[in-house]
Amino acid sequence: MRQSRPRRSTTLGSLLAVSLLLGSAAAVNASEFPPGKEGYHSYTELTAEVAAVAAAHPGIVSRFSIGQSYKGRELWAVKISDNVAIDEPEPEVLFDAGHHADEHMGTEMTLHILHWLADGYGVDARITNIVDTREIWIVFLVNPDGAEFDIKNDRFHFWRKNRQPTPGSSSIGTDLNRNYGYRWGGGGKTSTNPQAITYRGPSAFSSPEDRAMRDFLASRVVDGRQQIRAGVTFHEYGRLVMWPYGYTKRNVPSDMTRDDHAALAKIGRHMAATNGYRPQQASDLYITSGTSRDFEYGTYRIFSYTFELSIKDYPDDSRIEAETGRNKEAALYLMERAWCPLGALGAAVKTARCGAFDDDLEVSRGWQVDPDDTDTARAGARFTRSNPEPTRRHGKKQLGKPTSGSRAYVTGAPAGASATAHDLDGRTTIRSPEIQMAAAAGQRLTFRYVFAHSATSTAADSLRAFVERENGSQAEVFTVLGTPTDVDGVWLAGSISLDAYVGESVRLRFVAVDGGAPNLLEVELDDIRVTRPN
Ligand code: 0X9
Ligand code: CA
Ligand code: ZN
Ligand code: CA
Repeated sequence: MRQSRPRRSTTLGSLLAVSLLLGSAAAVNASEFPPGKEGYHSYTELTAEVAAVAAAHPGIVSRFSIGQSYKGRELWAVKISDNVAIDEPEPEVLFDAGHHADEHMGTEMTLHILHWLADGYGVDARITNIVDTREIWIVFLVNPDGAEFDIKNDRFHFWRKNRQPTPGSSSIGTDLNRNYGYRWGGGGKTSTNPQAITYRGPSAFSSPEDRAMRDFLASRVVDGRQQIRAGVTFHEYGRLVMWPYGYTKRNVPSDMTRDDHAALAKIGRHMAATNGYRPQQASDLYITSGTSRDFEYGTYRIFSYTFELSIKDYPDDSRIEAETGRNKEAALYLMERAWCPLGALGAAVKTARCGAFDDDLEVSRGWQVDPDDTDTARAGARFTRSNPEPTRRHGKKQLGKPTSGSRAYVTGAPAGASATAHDLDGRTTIRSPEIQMAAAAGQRLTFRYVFAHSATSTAADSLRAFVERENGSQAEVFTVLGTPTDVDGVWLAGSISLDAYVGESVRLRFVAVDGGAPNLLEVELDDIRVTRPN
């Protein structure tokens, strides 16, 4: 076992305990880094190091495994937070490394983040505050089989992929940064050839390592809402800070909002100003599909960045301290910023979008449709979170463009053969996940809505908003009724004081009704928020 650097508090006792616990093939077949590179952690050393830090800081560091590699190695991870055993409602951040076997600096980077937080807790006020108010997850080495193979027989093998054989071929290895299930199979520097270094795998998530990452990310969806708000996946090399997307050159494609793009770029540029790296959209380097970063943002709207460390592959271990150290400020900044990434856009955006609830309705965030199983609208006419098609009858009725991105709640998204083909008849309801209101006055429910109808509408047609208390009672806080005139679709703004609910846990409900004799009625909702207190 190699001597740890002095600042690391590994004890012989804990190393022994860990190797006894492990008893795995990984420990038996341990390889070492070649001469001049011994400062990097092999899988065995990484395993011992993470265990030792967790043992030394049991109150704030908890070690676990997100699953096993193809060859059965544990994919070690930690959670770092105060009250670490409890899932507290604190913003979460994810750092990971080692998707690519030969990019060893990334794992050293994640170990440094672990040490900064664990060793700085109770010593450094800024770090103490971060640990007390965030939940930080670190996955140190997504591809341990590849990393171990890369140093097999104590020399480098220039290996990138995992070590999973490809069925129906003699090739080994899938590029784990091409195997995620978001836009998997798209173009760019992504190969269908099992021999290629960028082989995407036979199907999305065919690799156990990426499946473990996928399942871990899914496990952080609590009450319908992804808890992880920001993260960095560490790669090597190029000294780059990259934001989504990589699958397209477009800055704001339909699966991104303008606000998100502006904040992603602003935060990325800020981090790059602190580490001296070059900031850019990932596709500015080259187009890829199936990457972890695109998956995390595309699926969950995690503000996910790719950092390319170093200026060359296999830098000497003498570079580890400087290369990781220059990223300390960026890592701390992102953890702080994770409280509300959009707040980077300034005071007005912060008030609007950093309150108790913020949903641009672009991804699933825990709303229930027909929560009481009492709605009467047929399935195709209920609120669905989708991209509406425009309809016209005596002017625009259903509008085809949401106020953010490409999705809204809409009463039947398709246009159909006639304007009434997918309009609302009967009642449809959506109910939000729980919203913990701040204990301060000035919070408002704001949303955008369309309420369009034919001249045969009556006051039996309506869109209503309710606030549901924990005891189940519901208060109507917003009402718009039909009138016997033709009303075209236009996005309007609702804004309602929630001062009556300060400090409470509430849910929002929106109910659209086509009552009386069915007539043409279209309802849309977007950008539903509870603003910050003034
Ligand atoms: O190709 C990759 O997966 C990353 N580079 S590496 O040299 N570490 O292999 C870059 C991913 C960034 N994303 C895009 N360029 N789309
Ligand atoms: Ca905590
Ligand atoms: Zn890489
Ligand atoms: Ca939207």
